[in-house]
Amino acid sequence: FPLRIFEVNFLLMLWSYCSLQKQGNITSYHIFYNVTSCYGNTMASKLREMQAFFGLEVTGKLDEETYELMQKPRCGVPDVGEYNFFPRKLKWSKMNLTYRIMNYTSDLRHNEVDRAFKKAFKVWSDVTPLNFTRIRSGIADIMISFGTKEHGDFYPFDGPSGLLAHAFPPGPDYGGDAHFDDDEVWSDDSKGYNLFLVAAHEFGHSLGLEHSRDPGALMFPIYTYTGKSGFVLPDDDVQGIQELYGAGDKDPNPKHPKTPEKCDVELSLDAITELRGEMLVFKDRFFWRLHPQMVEAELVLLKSFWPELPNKIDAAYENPIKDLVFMFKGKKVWALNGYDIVEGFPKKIYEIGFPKEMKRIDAAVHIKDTGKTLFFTGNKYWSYDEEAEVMEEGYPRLIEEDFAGIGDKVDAVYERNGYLYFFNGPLQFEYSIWSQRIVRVLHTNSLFWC
Ligand SMILES: [Ca+2]
Ligand SMILES: [Ca+2]
Ligand SMILES: [Ca+2]
Ligand SMILES: [Zn+2]
Ligand SMILES: [Zn+2]
Repeated sequence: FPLRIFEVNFLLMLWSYCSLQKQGNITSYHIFYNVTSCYGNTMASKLREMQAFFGLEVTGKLDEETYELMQKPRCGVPDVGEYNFFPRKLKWSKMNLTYRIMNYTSDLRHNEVDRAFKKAFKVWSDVTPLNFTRIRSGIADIMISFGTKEHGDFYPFDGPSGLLAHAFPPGPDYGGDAHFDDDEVWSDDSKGYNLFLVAAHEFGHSLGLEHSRDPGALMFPIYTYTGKSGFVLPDDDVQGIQELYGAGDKDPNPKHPKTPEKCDVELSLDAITELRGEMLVFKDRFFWRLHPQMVEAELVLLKSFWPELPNKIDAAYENPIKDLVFMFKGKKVWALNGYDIVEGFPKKIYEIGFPKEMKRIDAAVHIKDTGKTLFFTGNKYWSYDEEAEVMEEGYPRLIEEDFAGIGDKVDAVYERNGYLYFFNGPLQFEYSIWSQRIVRVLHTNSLFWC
């Protein structure tokens, strides 16, 4: 348990927090010397605030979960300090802002760096009346630089990983400036850290946004690579920035993804599976983790667990004997062993016995007692013998004939204690395998005790 690393990070965070608190002035960043008196008796309460911010169990103690969270690559703007002490509604009083790129990282070509920053500003100018103009000399509102360790502002970086970057809220001098840790490997794809994504997040701070608790938001403090397909600013960030600056008149992509609400009465699902005793409930870019002992489901991005997987899946099931989870999207299937994709995957679904022309699977469920896996697609279903690794004879069969009343399609399905739970839009059907009939109809969101 390498506690030391954590303490360094965490004390730095408290340090920033303390200096801001004492100064009561966010635009001058002097070292506050009497650090101990500041954090001495507030350590536990700061931990509590941070745990609450990230939706962890609030213990006020340095437990493993909190520690793991602190180890994730993240933005260096302190969650706790910022969350409580930066005055709200800090914003620029003009719509035309300038930026200047002071230096470059050696990880990318100059034009790649220029392009990443330009694109990151466009994320925000697309949804507001703000305009960003690059200048090549003099003082810009937003001065951008790469640096390592101590780099001139008393908020030192920490070497590879950990803190990736930070930015100051709107104001004179340092205000708006964005600094990137050049001990990271910066990239324009999935390797290391994607400069465009981190810059878009930091410029959100430069414009006055705080961290968001929405795990789908760009302003969520933990970095997740979101994939090669074109980035679209999530709805939570659009709401945030438009609260400060209003809407622009020419949003080229007005479809901003919303983060699903687990208690939405209209909630429908993509897929459900168990994974080593937890239930994973998939919806769009996300899944909820439902631990049997916990009432509160945790929402996380699919990509934060499995960066190689697509952003949305069709179906999933667990084979507990092999300790593997299988996930399906279109004609592909992935086998996962915890965080790892099993070698040889993704495979094509026809390799496990489906007809070549089949485009996708809607839902899948493994039944422990029989060792069979059922696959649902359209109005038919297949049965797969996991031990013999073959599709069973006599399939596909019509869903309506064997599972009467569950509807014309299956979004997702799981098995528990001899019951199958079929999800179809906002409804779930509890189906008794033994008596071969529906015993209850529930709302989909009752999974989450709504
Ligand atoms: Ca500035
Ligand atoms: Ca770092
Ligand atoms: Ca599905
Ligand atoms: Zn941040
Ligand atoms: Zn800095």
